[in-house]
Order: sequence, then C-alpha cells, then structure tokens
Amino acid sequence: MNNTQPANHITAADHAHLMEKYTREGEARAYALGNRGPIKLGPDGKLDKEILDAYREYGFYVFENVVDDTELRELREDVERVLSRAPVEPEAELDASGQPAMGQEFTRYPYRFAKPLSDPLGGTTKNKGRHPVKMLNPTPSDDAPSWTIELLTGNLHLMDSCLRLYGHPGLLAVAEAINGPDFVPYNEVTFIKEPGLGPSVAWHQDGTTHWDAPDWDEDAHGFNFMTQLYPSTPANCVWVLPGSHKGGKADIPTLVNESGSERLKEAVPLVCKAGEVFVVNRQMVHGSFANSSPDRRVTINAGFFPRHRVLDISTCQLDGRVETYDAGRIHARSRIIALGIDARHQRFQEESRYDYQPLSGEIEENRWNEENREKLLKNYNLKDIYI
Ligand SMILES: O=C(O)CCC(=O)C(=O)O
Repeated sequence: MNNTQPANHITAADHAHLMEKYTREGEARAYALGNRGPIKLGPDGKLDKEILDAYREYGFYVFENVVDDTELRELREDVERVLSRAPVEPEAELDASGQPAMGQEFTRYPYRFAKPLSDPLGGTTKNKGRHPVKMLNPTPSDDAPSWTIELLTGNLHLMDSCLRLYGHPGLLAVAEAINGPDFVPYNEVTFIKEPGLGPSVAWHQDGTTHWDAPDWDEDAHGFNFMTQLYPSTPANCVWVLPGSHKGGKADIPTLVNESGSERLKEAVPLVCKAGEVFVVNRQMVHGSFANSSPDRRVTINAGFFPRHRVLDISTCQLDGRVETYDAGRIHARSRIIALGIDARHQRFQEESRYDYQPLSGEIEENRWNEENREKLLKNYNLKDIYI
C-alpha cells in the first residue's frame, strides 16, 4: 500500500459508521421532496410543467425508468471494457492483462486517477479554487491498491453506448424544456466510485463565468444529466443542497462550520436505482463523500447550456487557456448531438427520434457511420464548451 496522502486517522470502517445516521436521515429528506418520476411529455412533446416546476424549485429531479435492462447492460459492458484497458497506474504503458493500455490515441487523455478514499480537490486551488473545504479522507484497507480511477473523460468517443444514450429523445426533450430548443453541449464524463476506494468530490458549485453577470439567473451555468449504472446510494452518491442553485455563490466554509462537519445539515443524497437519471443544476452546492461503503457507483454525466450563455462568450479554461465560443464552434460541437440521435435511432428504431432544431436540416451530414466516427467523433471533446 503506497498511499502518500495523509489520512485523517479515521479508518474506512469508522467513516462508514460516521455516515450511518446522516445517510439514513438524508435519504428520508430526499424521498420527502417528491421530485421523482418518469419523464412525462405532453402531446406536443413538451416536458410536463409539474416536472419543470419541481426542477426549478429544488434544482434537481430524478427520472425513473429511463434506461432499460438492455441499454444498461451495454453501458456497463462499455465501462468495463474501458476500465479493463486502463494503464495499471498513472504513468504505466500496460493494462492489467499486460497489453498496451488505451488512452494515448486520444489527444485528451481519458483516465483520471486518485488515491483511494482521498480528497484530491478540497481546500486546494485546483478547479479555480472551487472546492474550499477539505473532506475526510479515511485510511483505506491494507489491501487497497495505490490508485483508483475516479473519472473517464470523453465518454462519447470511448463508448458507443454513451453516444446512443446521448441521443435519448426523452432526455433531450428535458434539455429543451430547461435550456430552450437551441441548447448546446458542455462535456461528457464518467464518475467512478469503487467500493472502499472512491475518492470524495468536495462541496462546490460548478460554473465559472456568469456568477457576477447583471443578468445572472438560476440557469446561467446549465445542468448535468447523471445516469446511474448501479444503484446510487446515500453512502456513495452525490449530495446536493436543495434550492442552492438560486442563491448565487454560497459560502461553503460557513455552511460546513454551521453544520459542525462536512456533513451539511440540509443536504440530501441523490438516491436512485440503476438505470435512473438525475438532472442537476450545475449551480447547486453539491459534492460526494469518500466511498467507504461496499457499493460501487458509476455515473455517466452529460451537460447542456442555454445557447445565449455561451454564444460569443470568452472564458478561461481550467488549464488557463482563454477560449471564445463563436457560432462556428457551437455548431461544430453540437453536431455530436445529431450524431448521437442518429446512432440511437439506428439501434432503437421503434423509439421516436428527437428533432434537434438547430441541426434539423443536417441529418445526412451527421449520419452515424465509421467515416463520421473518424471525422467528427474522434477527439470531439477538444471542442467541449466550458463556462
Ligand atoms: O459524481 C460525483 O461524485 C461528483 C459529480 C460532480 O461534482 C459534478 O458532476 O459536478
């Protein structure tokens, strides 16, 4: 065991024990909100108003019955394949079976490693200092590996099943209801929280560009869909502070002080079954604890913004580069939505096909085929949009 990060002198078992009461009470609060159910669309294809109202009130909604067993199996198999081909540790050239590892063929390296049960972000200046408070990082068990994979980036060129999920007509109708029919993409990543290993993601609010804008509003930094491939439990899941998407920048250190610990008093866990999907406003105060539980979580994230929050906006990336999102850039990146819709339609032909209005007239150019896999999809995430 080679975990160089100092732990908080709390064992994983003690951490799990510490979480018990909090997770039980939080789960009760989460179910009491009543913001869960299937995606309901009216005859006009528009999202049910009550769902939209609940999303606006709490900042999140839980969609049941989105991914069926077949699609779930395909998503899980793809994630397993990508994980099995990962280098055995950050700089390694080989995967666990001794074959050359996957990853170098993509311009943006797809694997992010972390020390088991660590908090890589809390209390640091990483991610523009957006995670001000360090979480508990329990000592992993003696047989824990030195590293665990916490994130995959570029889901859509890594896994065809994720490209098909991206074109889901119900989810895209939700994106339209929240951001308008000309919604634009953010990025697609997979959060992995292995049992007894998964690191925490310290409390934070996403979005870096519009917080001080005179026309700032609750939707200014878009939302994420979070599709769960395994049950999302109170001990392994993302927690959110309901309603915090409306209040501007939260004072997270004060919230932690007032709660007496990182276990924020009013927060609720995003609990659901495998195959269910959360829509979560990026401005919510949210985070996840070290996964000292026996249960794995794998979450497929895909985010979207309102176009007017992106068009001709210049913003500084996490690596310091300044980028401007002109109409050409938005169009190029949005073609992946059209590609996803076509990929889904080819696989699930009985389903209705979502009409993505900005590219309605470009179905032929954006057909899902091997040529466009190379031409449009490979390294598509170099055009990710980040605000
Ligand atoms: O899945 C997690 O644990 C963290 C997710 C998160 O912070 C995000 O999607 O912004």
